[in-house]
Amino acid sequence: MTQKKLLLRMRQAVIDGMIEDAKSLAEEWLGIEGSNPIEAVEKGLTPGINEVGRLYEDGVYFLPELIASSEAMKAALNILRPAITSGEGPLEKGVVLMATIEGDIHEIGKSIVSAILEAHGFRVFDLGANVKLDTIYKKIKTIKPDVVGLSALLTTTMVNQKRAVEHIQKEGYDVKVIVGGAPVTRAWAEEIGADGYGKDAFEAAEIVQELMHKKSD
Ligand code: B12
Repeated sequence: MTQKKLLLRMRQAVIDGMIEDAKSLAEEWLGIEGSNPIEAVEKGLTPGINEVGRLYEDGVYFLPELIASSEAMKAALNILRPAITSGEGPLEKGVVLMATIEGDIHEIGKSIVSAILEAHGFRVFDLGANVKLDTIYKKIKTIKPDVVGLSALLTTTMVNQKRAVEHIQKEGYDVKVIVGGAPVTRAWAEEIGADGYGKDAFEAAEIVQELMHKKSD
């Protein structure tokens, strides 16, 4: 199968919530010599989940379809992720703590950001989704990351990004905070005093690199 066709089939497997298909297509992609796993995420899986979002908004899909599609996307991501990470180890450029904020179970975007940051040579501690603010603070103290990335997909949970930024500033932790997620904007990031915002995983990597440069200046 051509790469273009594989990408289209990956997109469709996510739309149809076909977990096994999504997994085997991801494996097939990795089997192609010289294939780029990031391209599969960007051009296969992500357009699929975006279409699912549209179908949900239009009332064509309901929660069960949304869950099936998410599971298919996650299963394929799990296969691609080890190939995305650079494994640079000692050359790591900095440490990033990633979490989807308390009250919010959306984890796909956050996991993509984690994978892309790893691909750029950062060491990432991914705490998962619906992470309690207290857990984030405790991990900041023990792991001492350079940057904390907080994801929110619900307008109702964005406020927890604000709480986290306020607390981190009040306690004076030596860490930069970046925020993202579909409803999050640059204006929101500025309003709450975050150090950075990224509209997607690639912008996230850019902003983390910039913040690391500022830190070492
Ligand atoms: C998949 C999905 C789900 C899955 C999540 C599975 C999982 N384990 O992650 C399931 C089915 C579980 C789900 C549940 C719910 N969902 Co939902 N879900 C979605 C959907 C369709 C796609 C989200 C997604 O994965 N997108 C793909 C990824 C790649 O994009 P992304 O997350 O935006 O991430 C990118 C960027 O934002 C950025 N980014 C993300 N995080 C970060 C962090 C940092 C630091 C940076 C820099 C960048 C960054 O980079 C990422 C990669 O490029 C969206 C629709 C949409 N249009 O977003 C609705 C959506 C987010 N869900 C919604 C809702 C309402 C819910 C529920 C409340 C539904 C319900 N009634 O129960 C529950 C949530 C319960 C809870 N407490 O959290 C609404 C939110 C509305 C709002 N604005 O508040 C949306 C917008 C759908 C809609 N139109 O109504 N959902």
